[in-house]
Amino acid sequence: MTDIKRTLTIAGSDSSGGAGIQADLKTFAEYGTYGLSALTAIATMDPDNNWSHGVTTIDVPVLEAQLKTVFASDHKIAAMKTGMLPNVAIIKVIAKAIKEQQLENIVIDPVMVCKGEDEVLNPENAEALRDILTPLATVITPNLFEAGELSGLGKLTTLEDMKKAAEKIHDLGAKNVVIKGGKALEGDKAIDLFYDGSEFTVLETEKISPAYNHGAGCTFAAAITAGLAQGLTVKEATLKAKDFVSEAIRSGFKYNQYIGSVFHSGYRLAKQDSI
Ligand code: PXL
Repeated sequence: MTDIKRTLTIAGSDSSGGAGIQADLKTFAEYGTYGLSALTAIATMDPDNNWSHGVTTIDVPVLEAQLKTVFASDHKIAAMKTGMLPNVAIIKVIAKAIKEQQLENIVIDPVMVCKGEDEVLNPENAEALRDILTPLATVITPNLFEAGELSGLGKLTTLEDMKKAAEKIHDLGAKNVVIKGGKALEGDKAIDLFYDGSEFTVLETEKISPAYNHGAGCTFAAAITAGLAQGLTVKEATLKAKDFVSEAIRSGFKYNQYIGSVFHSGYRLAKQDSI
């Protein structure tokens, strides 16, 4: 093995293992890439308080020190993604690193809210994600809520709304837009939308029930990242990532009374079983 592709996640930790860097690193490994990480925050969930989320922010110098370690890798980072970014200072550090290191294959997952929590993590972050990171994105992967915020269109309820939002987000400078509608639209299909600035591709699967899908968004974006690292086009990487995340949801499991998680090895195990 001489050409091991290095993939990087700059994201938060989810101790419950489904989302955040845990999702990213597991997904990177499933794709056969070598995952590196820089932690931005530690998310915790409290079983004594209805699984409410707490976020502890990593100090900027500690993030910078992690990035210094990462970039001391003597091979180029083949692709990277961002996840939970708890404040504007952190967003600025990441934008600077992307430019200085001349990184390519940048997947921005504009995490604004965690499942079950209905407050935007930090409203001024939404603006910084839009103004500072979106223009640097090879691909941006908002969910329905985040696409509504980034585009300024508010609540999106139809495929047509998703298309309008994708165009607006593309206009902000992202080269490609993947809106993770997932199960959030009404109807029996889980619908995501890919837009490259000229053509829409609708990605559709049956909704899976019961959907144990904590971590699905992070896993989808991480799978796109790993696909790009392996040389797939953005569209190819997105289509493969949809299959990957669908299997992860299909093999998802109940974690506890509050959440059910995707299982990041589902795609590989399903393929093995079918041999
Ligand atoms: O799914 C969004 C998300 C991203 N990153 C971290 C999280 C969550 C949701 O729980 O904990 C670290």
